Amino acid sequence: MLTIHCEKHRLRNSKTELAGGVFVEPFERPSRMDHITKRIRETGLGDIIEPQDFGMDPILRIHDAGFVEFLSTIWEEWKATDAKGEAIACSWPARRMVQVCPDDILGKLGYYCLATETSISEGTWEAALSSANTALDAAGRLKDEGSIFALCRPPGHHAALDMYGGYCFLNNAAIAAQSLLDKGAKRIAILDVDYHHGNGTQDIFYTRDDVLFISLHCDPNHEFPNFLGYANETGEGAGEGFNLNLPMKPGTQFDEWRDNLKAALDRIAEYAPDALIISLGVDTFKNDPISSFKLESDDFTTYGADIKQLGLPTLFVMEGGYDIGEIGVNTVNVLQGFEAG
Ligand code: OKP
Ligand code: ZN
Repeated sequence: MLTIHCEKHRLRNSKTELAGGVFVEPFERPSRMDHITKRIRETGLGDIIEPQDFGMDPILRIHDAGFVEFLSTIWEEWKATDAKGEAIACSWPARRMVQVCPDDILGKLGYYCLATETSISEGTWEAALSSANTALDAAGRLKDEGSIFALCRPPGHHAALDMYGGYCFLNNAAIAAQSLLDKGAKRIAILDVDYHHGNGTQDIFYTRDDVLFISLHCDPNHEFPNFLGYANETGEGAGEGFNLNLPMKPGTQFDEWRDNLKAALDRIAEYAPDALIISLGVDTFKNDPISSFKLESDDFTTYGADIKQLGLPTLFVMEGGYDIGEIGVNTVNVLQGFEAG
């Protein structure tokens, strides 16, 4: 399987994540990618190539123009202040407050941010752009390749129409889905297997029936992103019935997770999409430092083969996974399981 990957991901190298009331080294760090590319080479999965630059148009098909302008300029603006650290939102347009973007820099940060653990640092925009280009390049090659891996970083599935957070800035999977539709596909399914609910992807496609969104994740009543991802969110208007959330309790094991995957695959088969996008987070692994599911490394191979049974053109887009030691094995196991399946 061919991998698309951009070295510019390294420009996202934030020093601060707010966790447990203190700043820690972010879990979402550049070395995650080194472990995955090393494993791709070790196993001979296939070539790794750099993406082309697709400009702003395909990004503006998904994200709000004011949000994109904010992301692309906020670091320069922040640097010009006397702030000592990275740019972190502190206040939000919460319930019964005004939903308008202020001129004040902290006001802008709060307006466009959905979770305060994610700091904006030097190079964040350039890296986010390279991650979107990685997904777009892979999408463009999907027809020829049959299956392909977009090794995206930073991840994207928490990024909504006009919000960043949860380590995500641009929604790579959504941008790729829209590019496939714009090139003639009629229906795209996005299956999100990351441990966390893909709130951004759900938000973007919630009222549409040309993208079926299904997410397997830890119950938001107990886990980030907390405020979206419940089973009763089924879509709205034309999108009614085209959003499926399959939340599972903290500590879920593979047999139960796989039952939910089967339900997801049945729904995708019924939808009969032109292509399938997998939002591939491997933070369902038993040793993941911020997650609670109990998947073993072999389980990733098993479910890769399960996905293959759909017989669809399949674009894998990297999302989360924070156990640095096994992230390469677990990620490549899914891709190899798919190829062998
Ligand atoms: C990104 B992806 C941590 C609370 C916030 C954010 C998790 C983002 C996960 N102290 N956690 O879905 O893997
Ligand atoms: Zn995750």
